[in-house]
Amino acid sequence: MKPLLYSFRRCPFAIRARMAIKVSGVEVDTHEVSLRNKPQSLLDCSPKATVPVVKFPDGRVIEESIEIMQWALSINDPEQWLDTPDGASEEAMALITENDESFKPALDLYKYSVRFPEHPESYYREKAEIFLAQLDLRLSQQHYLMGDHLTLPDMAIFPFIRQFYNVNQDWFRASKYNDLISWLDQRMASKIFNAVMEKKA
Ligand SMILES: N[C@@H](CCC(=O)N[C@@H](CS)C(=O)NCC(=O)O)C(=O)O
Repeated sequence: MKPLLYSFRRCPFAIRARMAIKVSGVEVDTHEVSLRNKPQSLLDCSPKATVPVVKFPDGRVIEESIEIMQWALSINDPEQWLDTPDGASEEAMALITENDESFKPALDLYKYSVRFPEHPESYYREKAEIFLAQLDLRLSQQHYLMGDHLTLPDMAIFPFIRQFYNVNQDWFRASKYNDLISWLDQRMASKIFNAVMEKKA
């Protein structure tokens, strides 16, 4: 029996988990869930009820997307996503934490700014831009976030930058973040991203 992945197609946390699983070649069965009507089997194994979750036949559960990525890549990491430059693994994890804990909440406010009319959309966008500027600076000096080799932070962070881009594509394309735009375009055009976004019949 294969591990079971609970996923939601558009969720950026689930996208990053699916990309790591895909590159690793580890086989899982995927259960696409409705976030409005989560299956009882998911709630039973993971009461916090977020996706992605991996449930193993022996009952073990992984319920954080980064841990799912690390699990899959620890089995097989053919493109060396886990190989950050010497001494930079803490920096890599700190960048992902900043994405998840600071940028993601700012992104949600920007995305749903009509629900928070006390400020205009641009106010929320500017808060989120702090992280964009930081990524763009890195990418102006090197091809990928951690150097000249694609690693975990590139794949863990890009689904969120794509979400930011999708709020107002024209604004993003006209922005000063040229290196971030090219990096995002490359990731969005990649085989692996498109493979994990395929709609299952
Ligand atoms: N820290 C979690 C966050 C996962 C998360 O928040 N996923 C969202 C979907 S994008 C979710 O399941 N939210 C619960 C809901 O919408 O009910 C992880 O990295 O896996």
